[in-house]
Amino acid sequence: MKQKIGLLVMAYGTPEKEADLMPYYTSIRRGYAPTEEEVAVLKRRYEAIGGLSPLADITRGQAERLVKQLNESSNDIEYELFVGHKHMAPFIEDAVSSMHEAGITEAVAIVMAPYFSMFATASYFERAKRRAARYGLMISEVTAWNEEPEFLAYWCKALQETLDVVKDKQVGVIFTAHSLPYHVIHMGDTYPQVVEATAHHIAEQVGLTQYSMAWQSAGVRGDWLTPDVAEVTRQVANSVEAIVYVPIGFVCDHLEILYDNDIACKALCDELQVMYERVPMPNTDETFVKAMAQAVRRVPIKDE
Ligand code: FEC
Repeated sequence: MKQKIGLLVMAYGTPEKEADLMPYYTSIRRGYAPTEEEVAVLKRRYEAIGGLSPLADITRGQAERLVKQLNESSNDIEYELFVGHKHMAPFIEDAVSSMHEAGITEAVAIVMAPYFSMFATASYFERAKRRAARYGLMISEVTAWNEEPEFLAYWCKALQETLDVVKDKQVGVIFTAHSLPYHVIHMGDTYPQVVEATAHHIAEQVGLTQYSMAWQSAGVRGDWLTPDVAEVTRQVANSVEAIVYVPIGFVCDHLEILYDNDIACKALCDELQVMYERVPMPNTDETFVKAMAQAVRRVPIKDE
């Protein structure tokens, strides 16, 4: 009989209706409610991308393909899928409780964010493990999966295909990832270095001699990791006809891509009179899902 293992897929989460905006934003702010005005600004950003973010549906699609790939390739393990969000129900804790109710005693957890970060990914695992401790449920983690060959293969191919679209133009390439507050960086988070190393690797594979790295989607309060994408866009635009954005920090289409890149960066490119191009996000791409599956398989499972 196959050994049953829980597969805990954790992702950011997104509001499902207008009434979710306040609790969602309050969760992002670690329990401190935003002002009505801040919520109104956020609402306008969601409206600009069509009202809701596709994030929840895409996360579900990614998770379902992941568990399918894992189960099709394993003779001795059967993974059972549970999805939990950081900022929206079902929360990470709900998913762990559901695993326990389903009789799961051992699970592998993966975050839909590929780079290890004390601030970002580690907090998902902490929450999962804290709830799992109640039940004596053992959770092993995929700490990071940005070095999986299929992860790099996806971005190299997608970037090359986008460069082919603008091959007649002088092009600037900007790799982007979510910014982090500076106080987190000062605590020693290695996230900026690993993201930059990944950008370097992809650029080298694609044969780029020049590219830039920028941090996007910084919050409205405090100091954030720089250079910001708008600043880099202004610099790069001085010497090119088109800019290709490569958001390697994210795994799918959501607010930060559809608004911060496709609306905000595009508007800046229009103002600076350069063409805007963005590499397609991985979403449920098979090669990309393979990267996650490979990372899950690398996690040792205790024999029964
Ligand atoms: O599509 C959607 O509905 C959700 C898209 C979304 C993703 C995402 C990923 C990350 N965030 C990270 C850090 C922060 C920090 C703050 C912050 C604020 C927001 C707000 C929204 C939002 N984030 Fe997010 N993030 C997404 C959405 N994020 C909405 C609130 C409005 C705003 O400030 O822009 C600032 C908190 C504060 O103000 O105190 C910090 C990191 C990631 C990537 C890793 C991960 O996915 O966990 C890091 C997707």
